[in-house]
Amino acid sequence: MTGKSAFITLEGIEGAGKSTCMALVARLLEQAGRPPLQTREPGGTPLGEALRELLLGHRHEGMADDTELLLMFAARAEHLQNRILPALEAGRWVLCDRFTDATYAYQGGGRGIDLGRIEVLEQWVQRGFRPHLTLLLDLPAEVGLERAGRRSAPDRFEKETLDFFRRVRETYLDLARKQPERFRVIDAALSLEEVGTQVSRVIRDFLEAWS
Ligand code: Z5A
Repeated sequence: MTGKSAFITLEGIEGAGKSTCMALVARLLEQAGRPPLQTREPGGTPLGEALRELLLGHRHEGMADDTELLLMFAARAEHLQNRILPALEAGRWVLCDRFTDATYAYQGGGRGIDLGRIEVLEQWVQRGFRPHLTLLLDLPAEVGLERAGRRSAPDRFEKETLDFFRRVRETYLDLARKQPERFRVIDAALSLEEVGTQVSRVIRDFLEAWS
């Protein structure tokens, strides 16, 4: 590994603690002299945020699965070209709340879209580009939903069934098993403090290996 910039993503089912961990990772990177660009998917650009509203809101409840998939990749193409790649090329680290693994997990595992079709779109939009490090915050679907349920009104995904989120979790874990060089699985069912300790260790190790 060289001293170049890195693209780090956070993944997990709903309520896994991504937002909570994002703040910690950003702080650790800042302390290491690499203040990251913080962004999210779907979203991260004006067009991406407009697509996010369409995807998460309730105006289009009957949205076809393929439409949802294509809109996720449309938002991603915009995000990559106009925000992520320019930042990386300028030497800035990028920290992103969800990326393409979420598409495999939600549209593939959750909705049942063939993973091969998602791979075609990934290749088409990303041309081989992938995160350098992905933290998968893993926990049972029941626990994630219970945590998320304490918050505001559910979006279009949050209204899905427990079985849906179980399939999402399993797909994430399969991805992590197949790409161990990129994924670090965090036991997110533990206390905030214990999760923080695991995340800090992963980031410290990555920083050491990367520079
Ligand atoms: N989506 C998709 O389908 N396909 C795609 O390609 C992409 C996305 C990119 C929006 O994502 C939706 O888009 C998402 C998948 C879909 N839908 N779902 N579900 P999002 O990331 O914006 O939304 P989210 O998954 O619902 O994230 P979230 O609600 O912000 O959850 P979180 O960030 O993982 O959790 P949190 O806010 O940090 O924590 C939740 C609560 O638990 C909070 O009160 C915390 O204080 C508490 N918490 C966190 N950690 C702990 C621990 N360790 N112990 C106790 N309590 C804790």
